[in-house]
Amino acid sequence: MKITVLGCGALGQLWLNALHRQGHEVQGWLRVPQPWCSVNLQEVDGSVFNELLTANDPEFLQNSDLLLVTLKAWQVSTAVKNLAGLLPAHCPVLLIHNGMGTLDELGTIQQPLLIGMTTHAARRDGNVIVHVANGITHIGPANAAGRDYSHLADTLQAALPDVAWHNDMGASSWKKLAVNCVINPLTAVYDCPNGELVNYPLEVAAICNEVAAVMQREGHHASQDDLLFYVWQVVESTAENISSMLQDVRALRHTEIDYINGYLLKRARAHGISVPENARLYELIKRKENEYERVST
Ligand code: KPL
Repeated sequence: MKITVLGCGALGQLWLNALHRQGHEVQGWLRVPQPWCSVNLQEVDGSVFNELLTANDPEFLQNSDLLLVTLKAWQVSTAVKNLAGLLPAHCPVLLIHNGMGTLDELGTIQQPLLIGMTTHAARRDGNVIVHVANGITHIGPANAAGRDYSHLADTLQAALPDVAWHNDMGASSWKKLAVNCVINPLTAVYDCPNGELVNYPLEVAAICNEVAAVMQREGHHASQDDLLFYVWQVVESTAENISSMLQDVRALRHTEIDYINGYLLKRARAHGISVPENARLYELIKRKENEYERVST
């Protein structure tokens, strides 16, 4: 397949490497156009992959069989809208990012649209992307045309396992949102790896309770206990991880808070539900972000 990967950060480089090694023709697409993108990756087993791959070739884009979008949530809609006009109408667009709300921003596009979420962990260490832990990527349709692309799960599974197809991503997206509503802001506030959240059980429980209430109003089956069980499992399995939000805060980068707790606040407001713990954490992260973004402008 011919695959364009939009966004060449940690997750983008992980997929570029995996798809290239599987024999697919790949290119990266960067915001600041350049003919090459450098993939510099240390795999989970310690092996190192270092290569220059094609980037920002419009002809390649026009012939792509898949646009894989690995940008941060806040970059997605503008970037995809900019490229959609150049993509063939039949080329599926797969968005993999934390949080929710990008589909509302994107509106309708003619291409088949899919969403995904992943538990692969990767972080930047200087110029090197370190693939810290293997995980699972769940994908599924986000518009009617996207329903015909279940075979993509097999292609992606062969490159970077595990990949699972879901005909309905609704409930899984919300469960992942719950995980991110808990782990991301709390680790950023307490400046700690995920595993240390065992020291903050009351905050974890309060967030899960609020997310469960909103989920129920959105039509999904959810209880505080189910979410708590799931969130603690992820805390344990990613205990050594530095969450993506803490990585962003440490690097003074814009975070995905608007698409995580911010999205929850929007949906809570729409249903007239109060979510004070999520609101408190949202404000704390926005304050941090504003402090360093004010200094850098
Ligand atoms: O998705 C993650 C993130 O860091 O953004 C979790 C699951 C919290 C793992 O760190």
